[in-house]
Amino acid sequence: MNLRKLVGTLLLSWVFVCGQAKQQVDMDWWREGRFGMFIHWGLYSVAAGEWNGKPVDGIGEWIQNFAKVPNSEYEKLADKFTLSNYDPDAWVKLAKQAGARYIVFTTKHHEGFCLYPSDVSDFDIERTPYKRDPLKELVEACRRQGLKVGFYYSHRQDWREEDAAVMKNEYDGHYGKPRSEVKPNLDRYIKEKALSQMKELLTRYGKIDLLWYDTPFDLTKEQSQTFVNVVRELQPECIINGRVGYNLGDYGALGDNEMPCSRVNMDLEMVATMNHTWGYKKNDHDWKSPKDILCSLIECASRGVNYMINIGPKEDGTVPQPSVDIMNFIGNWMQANSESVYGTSGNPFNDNFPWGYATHKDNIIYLHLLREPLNRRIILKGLLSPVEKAEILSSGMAVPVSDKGHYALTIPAELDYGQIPVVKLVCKAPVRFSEDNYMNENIVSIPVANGKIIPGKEGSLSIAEGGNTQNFHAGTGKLQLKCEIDEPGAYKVRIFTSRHWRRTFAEGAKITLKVDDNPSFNSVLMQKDGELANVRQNSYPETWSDVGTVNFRQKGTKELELAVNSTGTFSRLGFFGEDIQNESENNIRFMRIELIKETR
Ligand code: FHN
Repeated sequence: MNLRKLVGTLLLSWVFVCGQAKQQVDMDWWREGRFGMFIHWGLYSVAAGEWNGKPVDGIGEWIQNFAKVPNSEYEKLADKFTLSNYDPDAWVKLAKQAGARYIVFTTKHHEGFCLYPSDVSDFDIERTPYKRDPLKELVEACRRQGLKVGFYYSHRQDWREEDAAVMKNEYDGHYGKPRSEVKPNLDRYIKEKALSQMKELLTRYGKIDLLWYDTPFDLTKEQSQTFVNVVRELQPECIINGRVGYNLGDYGALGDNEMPCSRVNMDLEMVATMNHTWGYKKNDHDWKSPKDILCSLIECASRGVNYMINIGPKEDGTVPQPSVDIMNFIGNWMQANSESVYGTSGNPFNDNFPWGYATHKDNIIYLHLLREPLNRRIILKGLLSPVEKAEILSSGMAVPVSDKGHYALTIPAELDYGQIPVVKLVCKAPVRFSEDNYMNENIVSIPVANGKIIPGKEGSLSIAEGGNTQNFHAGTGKLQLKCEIDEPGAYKVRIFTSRHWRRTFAEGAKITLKVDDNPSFNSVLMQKDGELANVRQNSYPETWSDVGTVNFRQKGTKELELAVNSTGTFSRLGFFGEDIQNESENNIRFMRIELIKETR
C-alpha cells in the first residue's frame, strides 16, 4: 500500500470510529443563492443517446442500462471522451452570468466512471485521451469566479461494480454473467470503493461546499449514515443533499423535475432538465423555452425552494447552444431582477395568483407578472402591513397603490410580459399577511398543504415535501380546509392531482367532499377532465377533475372536508419500457382545490 492509500485508510477508520460529528453546516450561502447549475458529464456524453447507430429511449446517462451494454463494451467509450474543447472557465461564466451561485458536477454517475483520477478504480479519467484532472480544473475555475462548488456522487448505484449490483433497476449483463451468478456484497463496495472515493474527493480539492448524493434505493440507514459521516468528518462545513437517504441530509429531496405545489417551510431544492435528459443526447431537441425555465426558477423562489438547472455538455466539453441561450436569457432577466430571487422567502400569501408568483424579503414583496392581470389590477387581500410605495423593479416606473379595505395595485399598460416584469412593493414594516385563502380573478385556490389532518383508523395521511398529499387513502383520515368567500354565488369545484409521469391517471379513484353547507359530493369518481400543458408534463403531470358546483349564499369563511373512498388502479411504464398493468395505489396526490366563480 502506498503512503497516500495508508493515510486514507487510517482517516477512514477514524471516520467510522467517531461517527457523526456535531453539525456545523453553513446553509446561509445556499439559502441566499436560491439558484444553481447542475452538470452531467461522463462517458454517456460520448454515446449521446445512440448505441450501434440506433437511438435509445430514455435519459441519456442511463444508456448503458437501457441499451443493455456489457461493461467490456461500454468502457471503450473512454477512448472517445476527448474533452478537446473543455473550458471550465466558460462553463462557470455561463452559470455566473445567468445568476447561478453554485455548480454541482458529476464526479461519478451510475456508470461508475470517475471524472477525476481515482486510486481505487481504473475506470477513470486516466483512460481517456485527456491527460489532466478536469475536476480540479473546474473547482479552480469556480474559485476564480467566486461560485460555490458541489460534487455529485452516485453512492448506491455503480454499474461497474458487481458488489453494487441492484438488479431490479439494472441490466444484469454488465458483468458478463447471468443474474444468478451475480452475488453483490454492498458493504464491501461501500467501504472499499465508495467511501474511499469520497475521501479522495473530500481531501484533494480544498473546500467543497455541497455533496450531492443520488438514488439511495435500498441502502440501510446505517449505510446512508456512513456517507454523512465521511463528509462531516472531512469537510464539516459542507452541505449534504437530501438524497443521501433517510432524511439524513441538510435539506429535503424532491423528485427530478418535481415542482412543489405550495410554499414550503423547510430547505428544499428542485433539480430540472432543459429537455428530457441530464446527459447529452444528440436527438433530444425538445427544449423547454427560456421563459419556461425562468418561470420555473421564479416559481421555485415563490415556494421558498432552490432551483438547480442542468446542462449536459457534449463529450468535447461544448455546451449545446439551446442551453447557452436559456442561461443567457435567465442572465439578462437576473441583471435587473435578481433581488426578487436572492435571499427571498417565498410567497407570503396562501393564495396562488393567476397572474404569476410572489416572493418576499423583510419589508418588500416582489410580484412576478407572467401575464397582464385582469383589468390590470392586483388586489392583495391578505396583506396586513402598511404599504409605502410600489414600482416596476427593472425601470423604477411607479405603480399606483390604493387602499380601500384591501391594497389594490394598478399595473401600468404595455409591459413586456415576455420578459416577466416584477413589481417591487415596499411596506413600511416587515411584511405581515393573513393565513386565509381569498379569491383572485374569480378563483379561490386552496393548497392542500394548508389543511388540518384528521387521522383515520389506519394511520394518517400527510403532506409531502412538495406540498401534495401522501399516504391519503380511505383508511388514513380526512383533510379539512378553509377559505374566504367575499362574493356569494355559484362556484365550480375543481380538484388538482398529480402523478409520476411513468404512471397513467388512476382509474376508479373516488372521493367525498363537503363544502360548507352544500349537499356533499359522495363517492365522486375522479375524472381526467383536463391536464395542464406546462413544464410539469414531463415529470409530474397535473390533472384536474371537475366534481360539481356549489353555492354560497353569504360571504364569509367556508369550510371544506376531503376524504378518499377508493384510490383506483393505474398502469405503469416499467424500467425497460414494459407496460405494467393494474397496479393499485395507496395515495391520491392532491395538490389544491379551486373554487371557480361562475360569472354568467
Ligand atoms: O438516475 C439519476 C439520473 O440519471 C440523474 O442523475 C438524476 C438527477 O437528479 N438523478 C437520478 C434520478 O433521480
